[in-house]
Amino acid sequence: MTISPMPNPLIPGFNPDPSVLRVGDDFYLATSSFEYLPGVPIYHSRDLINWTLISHVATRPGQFQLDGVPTGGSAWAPTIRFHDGVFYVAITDAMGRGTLIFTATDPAGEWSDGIVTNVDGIDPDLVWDEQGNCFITFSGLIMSGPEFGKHLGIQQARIDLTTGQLLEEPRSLWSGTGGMFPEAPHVYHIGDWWYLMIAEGGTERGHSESIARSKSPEGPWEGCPSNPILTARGTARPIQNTGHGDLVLGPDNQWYMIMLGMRTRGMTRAFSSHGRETFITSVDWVDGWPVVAPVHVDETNSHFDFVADFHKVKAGKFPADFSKEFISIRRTPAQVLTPVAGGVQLNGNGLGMDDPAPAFVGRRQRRFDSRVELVAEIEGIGGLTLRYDEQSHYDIEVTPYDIVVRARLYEMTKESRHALPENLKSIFIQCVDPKGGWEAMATSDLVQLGFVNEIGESAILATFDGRYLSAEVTTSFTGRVYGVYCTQGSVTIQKFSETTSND
Ligand code: 6LW
Repeated sequence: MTISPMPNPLIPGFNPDPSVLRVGDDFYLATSSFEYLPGVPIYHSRDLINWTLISHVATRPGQFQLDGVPTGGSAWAPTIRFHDGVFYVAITDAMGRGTLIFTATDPAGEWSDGIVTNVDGIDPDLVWDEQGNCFITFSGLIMSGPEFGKHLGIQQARIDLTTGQLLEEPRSLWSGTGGMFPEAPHVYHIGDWWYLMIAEGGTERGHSESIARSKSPEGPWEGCPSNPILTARGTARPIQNTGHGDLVLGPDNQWYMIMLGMRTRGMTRAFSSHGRETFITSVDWVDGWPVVAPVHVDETNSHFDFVADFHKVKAGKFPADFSKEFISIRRTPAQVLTPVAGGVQLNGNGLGMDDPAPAFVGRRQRRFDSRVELVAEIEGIGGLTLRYDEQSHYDIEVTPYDIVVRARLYEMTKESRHALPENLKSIFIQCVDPKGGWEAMATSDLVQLGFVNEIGESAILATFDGRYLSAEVTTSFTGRVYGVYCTQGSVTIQKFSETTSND
C-alpha cells in the first residue's frame, strides 16, 4: 500500500538536493538554497504529502558566506539527521565557508551558526554506528586550491562533531557504476545491512541513483546487481534528471525515496523552466535491495494562489503573517524591507537586476501558468523581475518617465521603453503556454510583461521566449524566482500575488 495520490513535484519551485528525516511521527525535509536567504528551508509533514515550511537553517548574516561567492555557489546539498536529541544539518557552503554542520534542538529553529569542518568536498552525510561513532561521508569534489574541480569519488571519515575535525584520513568508498560525478551519498543501517546510496551521472539528463551494501558502515561494499535503481535517462518519463535521493520509512510502513527531478518542457522536453524540484516515489525491498517505482507527475501542489496584501501594514512592524516563503538575494527579506504605513518598502541602492546583490524580494516560481502582479507605490526606479541569476532575467520597470521592459540574457540585453500611463494600477509578468505550430512546440513557455490600468484594461508590452530562463540554458543550479526590485528611490509594495495566467 502506498500513499495515494503522491503529488509531484512534492515541493514545487526550485528545491533541489532534498534530504528527508523521520523522528517519531514527524518528517522533516531540507533543500538547497544557493545565494538566496533565508537559506536551507526546513519543511515539516506528518503524512509525507502535505509539507509546511517551518524554518530555515540560515536566517542570520554570516551563517553562509555569500559575499564574494559566485551566484550558484553557497548552500549546496544538505543532509538532515537526528541523534541523541539533536537535529543536524550537514551542508557545503560552496566557495564560501566550506563544509558546515548546523545543529538545533527544535528543527523549527533557531539553528546554530554552523561549525566549519576540514572536509574538502561536497554533499556531506552523517551517520552513527552503535558505539556512537559519527561518520561523515561525502563526494570528494575538491572545492578549493589548485586542484579545484578534481573528483576523488565518494569519501568517508570519522568526525568529531564538537570541533568539526576529521578523526582520520578520509578513505575512498564504493563510487557507483562508473557514471560521472558520484555524489550525494547517504549511509543507512536498515535491518542487517548498511547501505551506501549515491547519485551518479551528473545532475542533468544522465542523473541516476545507485546503491551498495555492507555489514559495516565502512564497507567493503557490494554494488546492487540492478544499479542504477532509479534513472529517467533515455526514457519518456515526464520527470527527468531524477536522482540525489534520500530514503525514508513512511507513516504507512512503506519505504519512499524523495529526490530531485525536473519537469522538462517543449516537444523534445529540452527545457526545465523551474529548475530542480523535489519529488517522491515508493520503494519496495526485494532480496535486501530497494526497487524504486518510476516518478509520476501530479501537479496538485503547484497550483496554489499566493497573495500578500500589505495595505494594512503599520510603520515599523512586519505583519505577523509575513510569508516565510519570501527570499532575497544574499540578504534576508528583513534586511532589505522596511515596514511603512500601508506597505513594505524596498529602497534602491543603485543596483539593478544585473548586479549579484540587488534590493530584491521574491518567491520561487511554482506553477507553469504563473501570473505575478505587483501593486506598488514606485518613487524612483523599480519593478518586477523573473530571475534565474544576474545574467538571465526579464524585467518590467517603472521609472519617473516611462515603463521599461527588458530581457537580459548573458551578453545580450533587449530593452524597449513605453509611455507611462497616467492611471497605472499594477504591473505583471505572466507565463503562458505557446499555442500552435512547430516553433511553439520547441520552447517551454512564453513570458509576457505588461500593466493594468485603473479600469482593469491590460496591455502586454513584450513577449519573450521562456526557454532562455531554464536550467539548461542558464546552467544555474537554481530555478525561476520572481520578485520585486528597486534600483533607485523606493518601491512600497502594497500587494504582490502569484495566481493563474489562464483566464
Ligand atoms: C550538489 C550536487 C550537485 O551539491 O549539484 O550536480 C550541487 N550535483 O549534488 C548543487 O545542487
